[in-house]
Amino acid sequence: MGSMTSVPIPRLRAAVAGLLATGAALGAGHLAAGLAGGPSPFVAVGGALIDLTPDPVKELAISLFGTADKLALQTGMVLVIALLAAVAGLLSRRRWWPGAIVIGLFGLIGVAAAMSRPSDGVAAALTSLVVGVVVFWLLHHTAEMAGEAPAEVDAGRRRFLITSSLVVLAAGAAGIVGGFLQRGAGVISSQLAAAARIPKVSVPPIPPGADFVASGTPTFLTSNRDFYRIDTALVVPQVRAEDWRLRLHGLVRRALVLSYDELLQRRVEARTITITCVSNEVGGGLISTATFVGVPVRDLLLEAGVRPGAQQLFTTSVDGYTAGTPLDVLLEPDRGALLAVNMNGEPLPTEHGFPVRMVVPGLYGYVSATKWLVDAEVTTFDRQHYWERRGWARQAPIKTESRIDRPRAGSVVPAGPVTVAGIAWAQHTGIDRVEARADGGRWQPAELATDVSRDTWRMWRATLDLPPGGHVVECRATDRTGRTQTPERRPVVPDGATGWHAVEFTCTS
Ligand SMILES: Nc1nc2c(c(=O)[nH]1)N[C@H]1C(S)=C(S)[C@@H](COP(=O)(O)O)O[C@H]1N2
Ligand SMILES: [Mo]
Repeated sequence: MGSMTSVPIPRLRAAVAGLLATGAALGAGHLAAGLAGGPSPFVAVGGALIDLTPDPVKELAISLFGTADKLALQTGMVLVIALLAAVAGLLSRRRWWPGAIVIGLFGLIGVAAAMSRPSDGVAAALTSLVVGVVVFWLLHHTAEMAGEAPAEVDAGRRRFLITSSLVVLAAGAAGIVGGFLQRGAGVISSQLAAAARIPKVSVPPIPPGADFVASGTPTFLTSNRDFYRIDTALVVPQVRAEDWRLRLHGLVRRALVLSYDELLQRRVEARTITITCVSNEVGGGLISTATFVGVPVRDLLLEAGVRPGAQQLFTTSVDGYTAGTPLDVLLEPDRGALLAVNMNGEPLPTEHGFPVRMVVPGLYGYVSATKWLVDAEVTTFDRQHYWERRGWARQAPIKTESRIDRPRAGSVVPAGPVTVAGIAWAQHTGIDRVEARADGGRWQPAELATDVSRDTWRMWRATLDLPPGGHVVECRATDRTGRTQTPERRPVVPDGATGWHAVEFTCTS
């Protein structure tokens, strides 16, 4: 095997060799992924980690870091990898192979993670492994001390400095080029082209008075920038509309394979829909409204011909995420579920599923709103979807809920008439009534904003007369089936939180 040196490599140089070899491996993996497609090994490992993380830990991460949870994961991964890389280098102060074995094992983890992902990143992971081991050998070789004479020490140091600088440059360049190739200028131009290809349909206008922005509610339509985002994707999948295909198959008479243009040859309609995440805590912000344009899911199901015995449409994203939506819901004549291509007048933003996603009024996103949709299988309930396998409910209609947006918790407002305002939602049923009360007193009916549709949220406001001091206001909604929101506090798992939102604030005289 390797040469035995009498003088061990200085610690710093050994650690740097480990770090740089690992950096080169990541850079090469990134470049290979950019050239060959598929996730880079780093992203594959991150994705596998997300899928393997037990639910309570995921929830903890989300509650600690919020939507920065993925950044936190990436930072954590970088720190752990850097630490292990330095250790690999330090293990190799005399011989090159102990560190090379550690780096090789890293590489194998990358290969295993890549194999576990739906899109093929194995070539990139193997490239990463080979480059890591070879660069480590090279750096180790240059780091070895030829002898202890001052001139030899100096020459050795210079040699190592030059080689490591070259490795840094090459790895950095590979990483940047790889990142550029992956982010694909291709997708941006594909979105621009899609804007022209999506048929123009008349968009239902939002009537005046649909929100109470001046009283503190959100705007009726949420801009694409402000629209909440929830998914398991470590990096946003980049799919060009030109490369996209949807397979609709399973328990159907005639399986369909549709390109983007073929999808858009079907009947297209616009619908304004409020979508909500099952992980939305009482009072939370994981709810937004947009006008989506797309092809009715029902039309496609009728075209394919659903066979008897079928129970759900099992949808899969390009990154392997899955959802299961009951067919009886999707086949309702007036449900209005869409394979959406356009959101608020623009092709779907990449974070919201470009080129095609599903949206189903009345069902939480995790069972219905698959982004970067590529596969739809008509099947039975035997197949468990992503969150169902992790203990969440198989079916998840959105619960009737309401939220107070103003006054804000902890705020101080003048005593006297205080306007309390917020939102209420009962998608696909509609809101009939909202009430507010202060300090456990009598419920007072709230004024409702103009009704837009039963598939969207409804803004409300009420004026309560409050004396100076601390107060708690609560709200509750009643939907059009006559059901009033339950006060019972339940957590988001397994099928959505319940309870009345309560906000504490102070009135000054
Ligand atoms: N591919 C994919 N689609 C997905 C998810 C995901 O993790 N991956 N999350 C779902 C969940 S839990 C919700 S609430 C909605 C959120 O959609 P948005 O990010 O556009 O608001 O997307 C759904 N679609
Ligand atoms: Mo969600």
